[in-house]
Amino acid sequence: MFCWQCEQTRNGTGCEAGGVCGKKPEVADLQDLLRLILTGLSKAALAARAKGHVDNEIDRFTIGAVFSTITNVDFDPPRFQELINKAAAYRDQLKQKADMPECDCEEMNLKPAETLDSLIKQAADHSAYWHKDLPEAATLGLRETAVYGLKGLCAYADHASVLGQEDENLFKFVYECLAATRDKSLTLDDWLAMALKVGEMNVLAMKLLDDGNTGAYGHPVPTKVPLGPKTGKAIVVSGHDLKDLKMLLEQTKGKGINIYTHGEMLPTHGYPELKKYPHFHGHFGTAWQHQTAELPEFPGPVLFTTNCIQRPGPATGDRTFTTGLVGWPGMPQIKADSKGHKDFTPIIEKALSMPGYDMDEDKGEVMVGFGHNAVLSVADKVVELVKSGKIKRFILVGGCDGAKPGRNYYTELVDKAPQDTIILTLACGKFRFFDHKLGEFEGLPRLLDIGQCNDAYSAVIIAQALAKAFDCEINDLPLSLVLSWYEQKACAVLLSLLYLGIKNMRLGPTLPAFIHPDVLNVLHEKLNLTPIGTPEDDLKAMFAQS
Ligand code: FSO
Ligand code: SF4
Repeated sequence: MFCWQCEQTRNGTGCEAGGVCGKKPEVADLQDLLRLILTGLSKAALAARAKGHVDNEIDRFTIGAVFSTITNVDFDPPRFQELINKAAAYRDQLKQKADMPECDCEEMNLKPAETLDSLIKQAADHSAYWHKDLPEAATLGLRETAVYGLKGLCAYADHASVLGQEDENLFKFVYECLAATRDKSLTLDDWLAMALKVGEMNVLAMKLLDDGNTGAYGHPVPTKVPLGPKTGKAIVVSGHDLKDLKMLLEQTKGKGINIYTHGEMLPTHGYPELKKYPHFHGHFGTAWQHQTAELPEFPGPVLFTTNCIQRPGPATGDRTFTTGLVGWPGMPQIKADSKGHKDFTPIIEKALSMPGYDMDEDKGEVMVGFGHNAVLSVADKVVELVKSGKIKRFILVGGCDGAKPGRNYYTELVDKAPQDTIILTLACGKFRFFDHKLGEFEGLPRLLDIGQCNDAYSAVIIAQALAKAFDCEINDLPLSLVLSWYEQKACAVLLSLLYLGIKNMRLGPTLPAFIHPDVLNVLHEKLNLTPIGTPEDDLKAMFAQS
């Protein structure tokens, strides 16, 4: 195996004998084989489209299959076997529809081996094929940047699709990008253009998801979320999927079970159609990398709806459930029926058989619900405070948390930011400071939680609306972006921000192993994309811009 797609990659260069995330070599190889066959499927889908044949079932399958290869989503070999077999069957179906001429390229012809053991051997023969097929390191790195951004885009597109939000342009682009990865004639400039196109199309994917979430569950409103438990049986929900949460809330009504969020589910407390359930109680724990230490303390079952899942410890192994694309070997999976309905009875029964909490406890609360609608409803006040010089700067501290050292930077930056600064945040990196008492400034909370990483679109809308109100470009706003990355959704968001021409972003805790230093130099020269420094130096530099 070779995998370097996430920030925690071994030694900052690549995981070779097993992933730091827990990914086994056979899973990495199966993911590579899936990628190879998906490139063939993509060529066939484009040829079929050219003849007017569009199959949305295959389109949905493709984005889901790509999403499955994101860090901390699926670790289960049999599930990859299923995806590989389906991908090959769909590819062959599309080849026939498109009446494609025979070609001797592997991605069009490869037949998956029949048993899982033989498939794993076949996958080993294609292990990291993509890492060996381009001689030029900078071009390879940029192609992989586009591929990892595409994985993030597929995650957003999949979440949106579950809510009925789809766009033909997005499906077609996914096929174009995947098919292009087999074209060795593409140059560094071609891949730079493709990476920025991924960023552009990812804005569309994020918009679809925003429309889906706000359309189904309303616009988030500022909401206090308790961090302490309430007496009663308990289920904790992790991941990013709002539809799963809604179905679980419906099915647990009146059963004496309180529902808690974990990780990236925290901001869901702000959605009117979710917060209306009286048993949707509060939040448990912090960011994903602490799950094995924190979840054993929870006296009820755990439901993972998406990433980031880690190997469950013995204390939680028999009470952890997965649903959707997330998977761990041997862990029970709640599947949707043909209409998308999920029956959560097994997890409800588990909750009823477990002790739950026997007393209420006050552990404080945090505020969520500052999506674009809520923030822009006070835009006039914000503009006035900036124009009068009272608010000096907005700092968006957004992105993922992670286990590697160096992430304290983000905590310190937020704590050391002057009083007249408003901190905007999104994604799981916020758990470094989400419960810090930053107080208010001129009647505005100093810490505004925009939402999940899936809500990065909200940040773009807020920045665009403020720029309009000030009659300036986003780059001229008193706004600094300080990003933390971990997995491939962060790559997609970064590419969107680069596509939008956002300058002066800071990125950490370390830079991606797959981006060649020459490419980083270009990004630094053109857009002043800079690695994070020290909180003190970076704050000084941000305020020098004002
Ligand atoms: Fe975090 Fe994990 Fe939301 Fe990521 S939970 S790290 S960018 O998968 O998805 O922010
Ligand atoms: Fe390593 Fe990250 Fe790949 Fe896991 S996803 S194998 S930690 S680079």
